[in-house]
Parts: sequence; C-alpha cells; structure tokens
Amino acid sequence: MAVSIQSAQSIFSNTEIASVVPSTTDAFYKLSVEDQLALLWYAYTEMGISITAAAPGVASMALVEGILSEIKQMSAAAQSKTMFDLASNADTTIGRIYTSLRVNTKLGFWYELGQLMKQGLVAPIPAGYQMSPEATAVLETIKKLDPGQQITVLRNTVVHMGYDPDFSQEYGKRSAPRSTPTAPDQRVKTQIEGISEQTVLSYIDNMNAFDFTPAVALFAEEGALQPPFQKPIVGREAILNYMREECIGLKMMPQQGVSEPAEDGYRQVKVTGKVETPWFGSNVGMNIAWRFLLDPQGQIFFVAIDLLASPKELLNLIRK
Ligand code: EQ3
Repeated sequence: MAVSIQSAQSIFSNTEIASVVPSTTDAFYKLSVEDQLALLWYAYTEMGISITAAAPGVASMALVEGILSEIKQMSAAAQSKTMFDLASNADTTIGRIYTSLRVNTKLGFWYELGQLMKQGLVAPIPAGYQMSPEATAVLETIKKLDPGQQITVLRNTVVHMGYDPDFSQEYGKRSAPRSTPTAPDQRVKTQIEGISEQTVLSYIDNMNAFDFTPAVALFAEEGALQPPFQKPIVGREAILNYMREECIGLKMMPQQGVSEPAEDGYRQVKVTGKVETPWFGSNVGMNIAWRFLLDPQGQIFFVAIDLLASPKELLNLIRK
C-alpha cells in the first residue's frame, strides 16, 4: 500500500491522546449560552491558572481596544448581550470583527474583558446565577483535567466564538503576519534522547526560534501538519500561515524519542515532551507527542502533534 497522509495518521497508533478534551468541549457546546458564559467565568476564576497578559504575538490589539471601549460604554444589559451574541455565533458587527481576529488576539480580547469584569467595569455573571446540573457536571470534569488539558478546552471555546466560526481554520486562505525570529547567537540547539534525525532536531530548533520559513522548508512540498484534535493542514504555504498564526511564543521541550524504518524507505519517529504556551508560561507544561513520518529524502511527509492523555504517556515509546 502506497504511503498517504491518511495512512500516515495511524503511525504509532497506540499513542493515548487526551480524548477527554474534545468530549468535554462537545458537552460544553450542548449547554445553554448563559451556562457556557457562566461556566467559563467560574473555570477562569476558580481553577487557579493565571494567564500571562503580555503574550507575544498579540498584534492588532488596537482593533480590540476599539471594541472594548465600545463595550465599556454600554449599559450592563447591553454588555451581557454582546457576550451572549459572541458565544452564540450571532451575526453582529462585533461578532464579525471578532471572527476576523487572529487566534492570539481573540484570546487577548477575552483576557481584557475578564479583567474588566473583575474590575466591575463590565457586567459580571449575575450574582447568584445558578448553573444547570449539566453545566455543573461539565465544570467538575474540567476541574479534574490536568492544567494543559484545561487550557486547551478554554482555548477551543474562545476560538469558536463570533460569527462564521469556520473562517479562522482556513489557514491557506489568508496570510498571517510575519514575526522576527530569534537571533542566531541566542538559539539553543535541541538534543533529544534517542533521536539523531537532523530533520526532527532542526524542526524543533527552528520552531523554538520562531523561524518558520526554514521550519516549513523541512516539509515535503505536499507534506502535512496535524495539530491536536484537528485535520491535517496540507502543503507548505498553508503550514507556514498556520505557524505564523499559532506558533509565536511557543516553547517546545522534547525529551525523548524513538525512530524506526517504515515502508517504502520512509522513517517514523515519535518524540515526547512538553510544550509551553506564552499565555501561561512555565505555569503550564502540556504533555505532547510529535509523530513524524519522514520520506526517503528525509523531508517531513507528515507530523501529528498530540495532547497526551496523561504524563505517563510521555514514556510510551513502543515501536508500533
Ligand atoms: C471572561 C471569561 C472568563 C468569562 C466569560 O463569560 C467568557 C470568557 C470566554 C472568558 C474568558 C476566557 C479567557 C480569558 C480564556 C483564555 C484562554 C487562553 C489564553 C488559552 C490559551 C491556550 C493555549 C494553548 C492550549 C496552546 C497550545 C499549543 C500547542 C499544544 C502547540 C502545539 C504545536 C506544536 C508543538 C508543533 O510542533 C506545531 C504547531 C502546534 C501549534 C500544533
């Protein structure tokens, strides 16, 4: 059977991913919009994970400042309705602007709104609001997740708000802003126990330096990158856009790996380790696996990034 992106998806198929994240996200979407907003508020204020305000890559916050000052001037009822409309994907002017924002800017918007709610400048969740038993159950599930899984649920919900929720997923269709890579003398060379494949080591080095052009050059022309719980992003141009949009400030800390020959001269490599997002810095390390399939020329034909079910999965390097 010829190697395809579809067949590549099942390399190291015994990797246990955190499937509790999509199931919890689905349960969240089944709740009423009031419950969704209240649950996010309680999760945010009760889980004790603190967001770092100055996450890099928060460009176009100017646009957000405009919306935020508009919201500040509204009556409490109108403020609540604005949040309700965003969460229910209603077709409003603010909903359309929100959808056009980059992922980091959306997170920045809610971060700022959360601060304003704490300061009493934007309507809080009404005192004494009683969530439904279903919402309480979803919140309890979220509380039991590990912090990396909690922030992934939080992020998923925020990214899909606004009008036309699919828009931001189309990475091939709009070009993301460029950023300045880390200077060569400030880069650190990655070492991964058990891994000597230069392609994999260069991938991590370039990603950590936010140098996305050489990172993407490591991919085969029609290569693919599959983010956690998403479909593969295919082709160098789309991958480059995705990286510029999503990977600024990420710190990748691979720890160990395994490499073995696959069919037709390909090679499969699994690496496990931690990834930190600038939003939470060293407070939250996500447990991650990278599953690479390298083609006979040593280029990345496919890489899947998985959010692992538990820290114990970091040691699951069985050759399968
Ligand atoms: C105000 C409040 C609280 C209440 C109101 O009712 C409603 C809302 C929405 C509220 C506000 C919520 C807020 C402020 C939410 C903020 C959430 C944030 C900042 C979440 C950030 C999460 C970041 C994550 C999960 C990043 C993960 C990155 C990973 C796993 C990267 C992996 C990658 C690797 C390793 C690669 O090699 C290639 C690329 C890729 C990106 C896939």
